Amino acid sequence: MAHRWTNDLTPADVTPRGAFLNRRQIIAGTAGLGAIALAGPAAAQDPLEPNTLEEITHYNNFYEFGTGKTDPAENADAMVIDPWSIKVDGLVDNPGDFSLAELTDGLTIEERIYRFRCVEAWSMVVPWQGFELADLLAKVGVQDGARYVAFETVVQPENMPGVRNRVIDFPYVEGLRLDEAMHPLTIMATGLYGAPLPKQSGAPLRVVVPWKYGFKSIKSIVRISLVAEQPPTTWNMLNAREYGFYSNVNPTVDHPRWSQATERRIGGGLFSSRQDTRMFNGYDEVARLYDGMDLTKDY
Ligand SMILES: Nc1nc2c(c(=O)[nH]1)N[C@H]1C(S)=C(S)[C@@H](COP(=O)(O)O)O[C@H]1N2
Ligand SMILES: [Mo]
Repeated sequence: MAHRWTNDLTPADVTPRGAFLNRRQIIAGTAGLGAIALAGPAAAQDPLEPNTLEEITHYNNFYEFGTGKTDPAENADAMVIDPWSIKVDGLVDNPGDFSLAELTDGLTIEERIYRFRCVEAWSMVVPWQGFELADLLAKVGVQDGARYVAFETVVQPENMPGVRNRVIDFPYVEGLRLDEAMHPLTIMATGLYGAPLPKQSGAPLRVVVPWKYGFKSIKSIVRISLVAEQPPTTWNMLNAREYGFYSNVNPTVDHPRWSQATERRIGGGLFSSRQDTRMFNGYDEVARLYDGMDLTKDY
């Protein structure tokens, strides 16, 4: 598949994986570099430096393991991810239950360094590995009449304290319009910092849609359905006024309880300042998907 999309975050922006534990020390030891990054014109708004593996895997939302930010890191180890089976059903030519290896066979895994913006107004930069969802959809064969893709997360009550405590309704479900799902920015992530996805990050397979609020990026997927009607989605069902189906990052549409104009970049030290939130999280190339739509209404 031709990749029309080019990354504005390069591999050179990635903190070497082995260096994450000593990040602050390293930054202190390379004050010149830090100063250059801060002095650059774009840096004040977005330094584009990926968060450390430690940050990415110890500040999480994964309610199946509890609602606290450190609950997933503490509890997700119990999730069984091998064997893993993914059901593909609905309006597809090749429905079935596939192992992860079968599903991903022949697909090109590449690195994508993406900004990630949670609806709670914090953000990170994450170096994912994954494949384009469009390539998977081509492989399973999308039939006429399919207009949305619905996703479902695994439910393992015995291994998931948040499921046992019914902190919200499970399974966690999400969905995308077919053209959003087919956009080359939309990936199925299988890895992080060059290693398989940690469990708290949504192992072994999760969606990453970088221009939408983080809750659209559903984790630990066991079902992918091609459907005709807009599917129900977890946060929209919980509170439709606060969480729309589209949930595109939009600094001009505030959450009813807080502003979305700015965000706090996770990570300490030199880069901890608040920064302006960008329309579509800075991924302007998706704007054409919403031509003619009122994004204050279809939020
Ligand atoms: N199954 C499932 N997927 C989920 C969530 C969840 O609670 N359960 N939380 C969402 C939210 S709100 C965010 S911000 C991201 C967080 O991803 P991260 O923990 O890898 O940063 O996962 C999303 N995917
Ligand atoms: Mo989120």
